[in-house]
Amino acid sequence: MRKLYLLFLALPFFSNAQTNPVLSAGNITHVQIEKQQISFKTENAQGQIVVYSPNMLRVRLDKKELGRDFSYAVIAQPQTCNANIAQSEESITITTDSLRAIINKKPFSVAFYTLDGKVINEDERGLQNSWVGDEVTAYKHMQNGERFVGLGEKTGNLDRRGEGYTNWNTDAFGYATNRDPIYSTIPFYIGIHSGLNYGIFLDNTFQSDFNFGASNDRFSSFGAQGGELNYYFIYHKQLKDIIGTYTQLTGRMKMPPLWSLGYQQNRYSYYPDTEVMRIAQTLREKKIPADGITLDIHYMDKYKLFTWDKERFGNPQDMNKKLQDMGFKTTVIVDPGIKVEKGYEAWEEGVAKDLFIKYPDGTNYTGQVWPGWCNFPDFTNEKARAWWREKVKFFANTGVSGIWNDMNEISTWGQKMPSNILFNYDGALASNKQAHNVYGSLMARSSFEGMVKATNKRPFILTRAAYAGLQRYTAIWTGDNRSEDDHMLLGVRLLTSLGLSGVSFTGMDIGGFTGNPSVGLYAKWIQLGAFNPYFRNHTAVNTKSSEPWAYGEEVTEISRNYVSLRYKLLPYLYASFYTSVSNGLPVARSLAIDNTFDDKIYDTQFQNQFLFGDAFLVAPFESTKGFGNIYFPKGNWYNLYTGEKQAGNSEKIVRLSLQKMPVYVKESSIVPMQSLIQSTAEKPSDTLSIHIYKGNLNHTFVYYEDDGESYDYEKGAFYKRAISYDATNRKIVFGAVEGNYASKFKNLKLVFHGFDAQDKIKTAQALQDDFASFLTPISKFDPQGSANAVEGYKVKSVVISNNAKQFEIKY
Ligand code: NBV
Repeated sequence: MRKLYLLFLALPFFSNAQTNPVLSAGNITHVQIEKQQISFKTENAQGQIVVYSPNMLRVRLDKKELGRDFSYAVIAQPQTCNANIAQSEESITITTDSLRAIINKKPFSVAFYTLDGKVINEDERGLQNSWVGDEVTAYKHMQNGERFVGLGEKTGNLDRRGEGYTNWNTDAFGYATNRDPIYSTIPFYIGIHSGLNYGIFLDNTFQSDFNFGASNDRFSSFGAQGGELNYYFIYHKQLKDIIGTYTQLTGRMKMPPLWSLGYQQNRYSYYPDTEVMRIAQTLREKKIPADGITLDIHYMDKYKLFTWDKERFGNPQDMNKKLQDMGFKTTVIVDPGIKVEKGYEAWEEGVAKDLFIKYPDGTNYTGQVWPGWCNFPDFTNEKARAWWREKVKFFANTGVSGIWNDMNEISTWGQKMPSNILFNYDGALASNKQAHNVYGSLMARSSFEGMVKATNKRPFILTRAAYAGLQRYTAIWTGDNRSEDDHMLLGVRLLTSLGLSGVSFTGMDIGGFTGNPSVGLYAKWIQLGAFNPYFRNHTAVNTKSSEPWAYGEEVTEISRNYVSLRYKLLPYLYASFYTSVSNGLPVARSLAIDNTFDDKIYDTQFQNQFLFGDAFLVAPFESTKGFGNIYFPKGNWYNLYTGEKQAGNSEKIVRLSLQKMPVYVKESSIVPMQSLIQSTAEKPSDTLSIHIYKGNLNHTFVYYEDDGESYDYEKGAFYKRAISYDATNRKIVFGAVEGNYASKFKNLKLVFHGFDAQDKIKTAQALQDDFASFLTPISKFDPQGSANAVEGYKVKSVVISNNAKQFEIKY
């Protein structure tokens, strides 16, 4: 009866008397099959499905003819692979070596299956794909227990189920921890259910919206305010391979300059030059290792780009040279707004060369930012990018090594840039609606390309706004956070979510941008910062000083300990970045990467735990807490500080202290470390310590070194060696060295953790001599560097010469 009543109510919606504002694709009317692709027409749309690889299919759909096939994010072409495409009256089936897609014809809908017939992802029957005006949306059936992770820099929980998100790059000053959107757009997420996981990348730069079951119990959806429905579906058995394929599609990072992995001291703003030097000197005096000083907007003459304030910075070359001699690199901020001012070179060039974004009547768009009224280079135009590439030479010539791209959402006072502003969009005129989300990435790209050209070295590039694929050119930080506990923890989730979305080089303002942290919070944050891929301390204008010594003696010492630990860990960190370069896996890793189907890791009380590289489990907590509950995923773990063993698949309440942050090492880990240095310009001692943690897992760590500054590694100038922990055969194998770069370490000191007296370590005959000094008990691992051995904790070490030959150690 109730059903009849509902049907009666629904009837007017389907009568011809009213037009339905929702347009669906309708039935497939025409199909053309080629080798790895099908093209089709439906009653209301046109589409294409392309097999990109056995694990990735691309789906395109538009109301009109498919347009120009152009992307700022995608760099890969379809690979030739097996694709069996068969058609019946009702459907088309595509089978690759790893998945099957069934395209139903009546009406058009897509479903993806494993080869043994399990549903991975399917359009929601009845809703499928549709338009409301120009807004296009794909509705996917919500699978039982489905979770969602990724989507780039998004606030909220690790598992995004029940939430909805918008992508529209926004200057979100002092954002609340649930604010959306914030600065950047990466329309890529990973769905997880029934032991399966898949990725979806919607490559559409218009405002996009994702719904992971927000306000509905039926579907997840993704769509955009304009343009094509253009998405890539990726299926792998393991989540890490989904990130691998996504980063093959949108590109991977290049090796960052080594110095950019050191500690970076920022504030808004350090000036004049004497103050910059004071900060640098104090870092050295207080023995807080550091590699970077960043100059914020006050270095410029009245905020005009490509200028220095002559009063504050009389001789920038000289200052940068002095900094360089002390082992510091200088990074400067740049904003896209070029001041409208007669006689100002950058503006006059921009006008003469016609480089600025425009109103439809051909006049330059003028918006207000720091310098006053500004015009904005059109970074979607190769002509403007080429100009910018030349302009950044100005910085390179004064000895600047890093470019920090800020305000590139574009942010203007009023935050309401009109939709009718026009951009070149590389030859296909686009409105602000289409170009807005990609502008930041293209500015960072121009800075990157310009600095590489000017210096022939790896530059450090940082951006606030960006679009998918940014990892090819730039690092990103999470903008204007607040000096609050929940912001510190949100920061972790922003970083790990970016990591799930292909971006490895990420950081947050340590200490918080707005407001002043408590002493406790500052201490916790700088400890956490030591485990951020990009380690930057920053604070707003008119806040308390934020250098480590501004928080008293104890915090200075805590900071020194953790920054020093970071520097000792640089060989490990550098190799972890090499992993991002070679397979796209992030440095700050969500536990969802290795423990995808472990429900516990999504529990909100554990969602801020992450892995730093593949070895360290970091568990940050609010500074106000005296105890913390930690979840140890499967496997065995070692307390970093005491060596105490902890079995996985378990929770443990630990006492928290101001001095230490809970960090654990995964069994079978290989962790290379160097002696303490005060900056990467200083040479460490010639002995590389390789810490080996006894375990039951088979694991390979790829040790990697190169000159840390040039791109010669792309031509073979690197030193690389796989070090494998082979638990099955009870041995550790040092593979042969690859590449033609000499390691800076003459000796290897092998440090064995968790091995006991019964583990008689045996080596190949050739190494017997080297091992003569074996079985020397040494200290526990202590970030404070104390050499006190702790009784009962057995760590043994041995020093051998670092030669290129393969060797193995049996235990
Ligand atoms: O250039 C000043 C700030 C900068 O310090 C901050 O890191 C950026 O996110 N910038 C924003 C401009 C606006 C600050 C209110």
